Amino acid sequence: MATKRIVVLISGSGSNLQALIDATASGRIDGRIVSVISNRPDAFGLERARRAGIKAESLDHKTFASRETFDAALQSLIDSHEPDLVVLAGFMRILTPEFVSHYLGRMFNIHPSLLPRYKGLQTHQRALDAGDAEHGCTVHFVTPELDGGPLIVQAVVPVQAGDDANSLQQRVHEREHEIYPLAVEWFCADRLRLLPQGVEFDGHPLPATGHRLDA
Ligand code: NHR
Ligand code: GAR
Repeated sequence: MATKRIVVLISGSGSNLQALIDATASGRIDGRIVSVISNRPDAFGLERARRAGIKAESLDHKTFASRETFDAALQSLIDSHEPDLVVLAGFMRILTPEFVSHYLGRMFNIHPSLLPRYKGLQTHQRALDAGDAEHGCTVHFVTPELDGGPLIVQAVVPVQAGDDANSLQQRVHEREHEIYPLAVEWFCADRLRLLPQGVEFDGHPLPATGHRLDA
């Protein structure tokens, strides 16, 4: 079992990237982040990568005529690094079915809700508006259906009296930094596989909610 090659895609602050950098540096993840790629040239996450001695690259989606041409360029850049795993860590561009199919079974996303609830954006406000008692975050395999791929692990965050979208987002973020390194650790130890019927963990099927870490 060789050390896995990981490419991380970001659009912003990169705090999830930082959690992954820390977990590879400590040896907990048997993987090496070979490149960090941002669609926004000014993303702070690129600075985090440079500070850790990791290659930092940007591919500005605004300089492409279409989603298809952007995704094709992104795919060639990623593939030049020969990754075993592609990690979306706050990457904010919807990806074409062609791109997603190319990485099927080797691309993860982290989403700030207890999927299948609240696919898409503004998840914290939507959970509050619905009066939910519980919110959280989910790591899933990426499939062409937006935020619809098979779940790997979720962490539950109780909604507290007086929460607004900001306070809730902060507590969800802390748990993202716990479950993303965990999911990547499992993948790099060859413990996770995407099969046509769902996710397999240590040779056994995972339930549809993935692993669920309570509050
Ligand atoms: N692509 C596919 N095909 N499948 C998924 O599951 C994906 C994906 C691309 C990104 C992350 C996702 C999330 O976790 C993700 C999962 C961006 C948008 C969005 O509407 C929605 C969901 C996600 C990421 N983006 C706008 C767009 O037009 C741009 C918004 C912006 O730039 O701020 O691409 O939530
Ligand atoms: C995270 O909360 C992640 O779940 C969310 O963006 C944030 C990125 O934070 N992702 C999405 O909303 C995807 N559409 P980070 O840059 O500090 O890791």
